[in-house]
Amino acid sequence: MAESTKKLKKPDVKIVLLGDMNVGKTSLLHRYTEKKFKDTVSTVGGAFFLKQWGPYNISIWDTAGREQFHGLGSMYCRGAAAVILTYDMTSWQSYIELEERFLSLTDTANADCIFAIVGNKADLTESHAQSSNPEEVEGSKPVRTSLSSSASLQRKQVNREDAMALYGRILLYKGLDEKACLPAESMCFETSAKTGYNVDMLFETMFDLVVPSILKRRNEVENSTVDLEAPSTGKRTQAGCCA
Ligand SMILES: Nc1nc2c(ncn2[C@@H]2O[C@H](COP(=O)(O)OP(=O)(O)O)[C@@H](O)[C@H]2O)c(=O)[nH]1
Ligand SMILES: [Mg+2]
Repeated sequence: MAESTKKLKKPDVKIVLLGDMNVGKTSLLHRYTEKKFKDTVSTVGGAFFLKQWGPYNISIWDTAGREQFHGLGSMYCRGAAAVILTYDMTSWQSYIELEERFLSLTDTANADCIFAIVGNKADLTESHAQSSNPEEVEGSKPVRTSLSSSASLQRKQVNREDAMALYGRILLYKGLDEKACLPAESMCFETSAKTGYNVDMLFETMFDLVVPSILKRRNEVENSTVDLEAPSTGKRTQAGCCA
């Protein structure tokens, strides 16, 4: 028991998933952590998942279904190093909601918070079914590789350009200089929790991107500890450490 308690680590950094109900936030997290997709997942219980990423502990927060009651308070994003804004690419409304309902919740995130915009349910759209296997088209093999049966394919309502435009508006809202930020092309993802398309890539890109934020914070903590503690470690001389 004592041994396992020792292993419980405090998360170094927090990433939150935001977006309307049913866009697939829980499914994306489930796909990443369990490598599975279930048609019915409910977001009850565990509000966050802990991921060990190299030497770092990253917590990924899911909304526990409260988004339906407009009940996600400012606490939810507090101290977040990254926010994953998720919409369903077959629902224009879910895209609109990101800006109208969810963006303001990120006011409590870190000042250097990283934003990603994710269009989920790619498997449901026609354009994805046509473009997902370009090599097979050339090689005259069957074009469609059962990502989805053609009968259930839907029109894509939100394009990647819309997501990139939203990314630009978020930077404006945050008062950030576009040139100093990560470019929209690398922060807008299209995913499918159902097939796994781009899911690992999304989460792992985010993990890599928050590492500098972890290091920065550790550095700040270390510096403030040095101020508080007696200078007994002897690693540095008391004065002139910057010389
Ligand atoms: N076809 C398809 N359905 C999905 C995908 N992701 C989620 N779903 C379905 O959409 C519904 C809502 O998913 P859920 O993860 O609960 O959404 P949340 O409310 O944002 O957490 C469920 O029925 C899922 O099975 C996806 O990538 N493709
Ligand atoms: Mg959910």
